[in-house]
Amino acid sequence: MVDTPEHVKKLTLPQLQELAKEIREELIAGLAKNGGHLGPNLGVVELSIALHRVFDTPKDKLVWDVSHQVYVHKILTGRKDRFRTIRQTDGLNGFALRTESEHDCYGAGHAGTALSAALGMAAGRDKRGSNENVVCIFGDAALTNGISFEALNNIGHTTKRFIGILNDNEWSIAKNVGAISHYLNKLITSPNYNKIARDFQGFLRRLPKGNVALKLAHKAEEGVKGALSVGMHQKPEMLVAADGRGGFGNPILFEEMGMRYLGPIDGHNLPLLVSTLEFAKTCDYPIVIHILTQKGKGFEAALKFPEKFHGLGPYDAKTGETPAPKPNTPPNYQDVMGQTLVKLCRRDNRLLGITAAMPSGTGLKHLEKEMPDRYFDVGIAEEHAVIFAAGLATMGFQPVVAIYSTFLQRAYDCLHHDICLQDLPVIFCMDRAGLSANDGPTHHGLFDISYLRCLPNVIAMAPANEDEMADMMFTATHQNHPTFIRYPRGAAEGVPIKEQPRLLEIGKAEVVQNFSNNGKKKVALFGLGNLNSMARKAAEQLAAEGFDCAVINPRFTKPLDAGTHEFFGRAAEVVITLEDHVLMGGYGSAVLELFNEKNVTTPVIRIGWPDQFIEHATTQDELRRRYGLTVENAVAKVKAQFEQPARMFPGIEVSATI
Ligand SMILES: Cc1ncc(C[n+]2csc(CCOP(=O)(O)OP(=O)(O)O)c2C)c(N)n1
Repeated sequence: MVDTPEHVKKLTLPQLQELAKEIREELIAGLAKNGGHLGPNLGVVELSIALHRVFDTPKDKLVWDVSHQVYVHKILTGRKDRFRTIRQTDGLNGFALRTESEHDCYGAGHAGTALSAALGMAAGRDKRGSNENVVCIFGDAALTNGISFEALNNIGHTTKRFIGILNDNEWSIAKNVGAISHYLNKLITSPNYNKIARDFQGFLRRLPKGNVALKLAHKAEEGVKGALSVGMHQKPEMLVAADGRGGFGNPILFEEMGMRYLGPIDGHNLPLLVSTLEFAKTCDYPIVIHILTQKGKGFEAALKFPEKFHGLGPYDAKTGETPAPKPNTPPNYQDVMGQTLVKLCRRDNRLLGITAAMPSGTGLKHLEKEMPDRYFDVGIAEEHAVIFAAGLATMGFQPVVAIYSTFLQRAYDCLHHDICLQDLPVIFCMDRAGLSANDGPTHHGLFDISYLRCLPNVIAMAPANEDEMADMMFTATHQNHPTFIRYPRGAAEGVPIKEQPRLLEIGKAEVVQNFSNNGKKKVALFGLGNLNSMARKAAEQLAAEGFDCAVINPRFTKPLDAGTHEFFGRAAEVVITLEDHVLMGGYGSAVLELFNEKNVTTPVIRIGWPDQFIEHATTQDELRRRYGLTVENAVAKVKAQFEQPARMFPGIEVSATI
């Protein structure tokens, strides 16, 4: 299998097709052990080959939206030998990463950024007078995202050379939603693109004889004809009425935004793709090529279950079967969230669920199934999701926005301006708060405590287990303020969930274990959320080594329980805070601020993530070990604190060298 763009350029058409076959086999076999984004990558095999056949990276720029579909691009740009390390510790990242290869011109992991970034590159090229091609590959679901439209609005009057490739497979992670997906369907079924296709056929005919591309072009013409007949095969009910401006299914949107529209074409037809891209290269106007692909192409199981195979763990490379969960595995937090929400919705008509294109990942699929009239999927549109929730709240509803911590970042101004400033009672269930180990820095949810703590009116909580999460959700439904609940990816603690959730007192911590006042040195361990279990284990070890330990479950990062923190802060000789969050501005910082206000001078050790972006790894435990979020490190730090030289002033640490 070839693995450089130069090699791809030397292959004949049959060899290119053979390469596509080999790459598909490698994707299916290579990801079986550890998993990954199999479906999206199987869909772009031919496209990736064609791109590297026609364009010259790193000079030419390929900008992929989300970039979970760059595996083939990685294989073809010198990373074939490391392909099976993808998403593993010290292995290839699962997304495009500028530091990984000069062929990855733009990193991503969040959706909707590619059109803007690519337009910036095109404008930069025009300004500096160079001539590289900028190609932006974006999915149909990227068009549910506001930023994509902000970019489309600008392309026509910003540059004359811009190649957009709309990779339309009709799927987001779940089935794509909304008016745009209907619109794309109209394009697929429209006879009106013939005119444009004819232009393109003209280009093909003008190609010089003897040109290698001509052979491809000949094939391509057949492909075009195939593509033209797509409309004939649609069901009559798809042939819905005109859009009122140019007749039925006119590809008016892109054209009116100042881009030429070409397509739709078969995205698995290699010669057609190659010729179309060659054509695009000659265009002195922005162009969008609409290609139709199949998510999971070449693997039956992935074709059958596109949502499951969008991204998954290990599977059987022959059958696609995934291993059954180990017996007695606790439920995932996301499922507890979804099931609890269904229960709460049954009792409270004001409650509604909102997801931004993540029904499975957030667990909102449970609500979709049980109470579809209370469920909204708004597409990959986090800003809209938040403001939409704000609007619903003004009408007396209490929306629950189920969203990953990292994706809520996209909607920060909406949190500030629409939710908190107006003090609206919207509930945010923030999943993946903590690490998303295989995905890496684009997906770790390590910043939400900091970015929420500074906003007035916020109530922010972190449950220590799934039962407490249900209590927090129930408690949130009784608040008249914005309420945020952060919880991690994956399996919960395995504690039973009460039938009737309990109302928690706002801003009240739980004392899990008090001091025993046995005359030993006192250590207060404040373990937030999922790190409370780490605090408990550290307390056990410290107790075995002769310390008197108290363990507190803070529950709230805002409002902080001032009384409990102050009481244990004063009573202890050393305080340690543990959080699955960056230290900068996080929970431990809040404790330090409180102690400063109250003149509590007890030294505070803070365990959490450092001020840097954390890489990806095979497991979260590996990263925790690497960065010291472990019981052993907590214990060692406490012991080291007691071994420090005497203090000149209480609370002020004196360097040993003075
Ligand atoms: C801002 C943001 N929200 C949600 C996601 C989660 N997400 C990852 S891929 C994806 C669907 C992408 O669909 P599309 O762009 O059509 O590409 P495909 O996977 O179908 O090739 C979603 C919702 C994300 N990455 N970024």
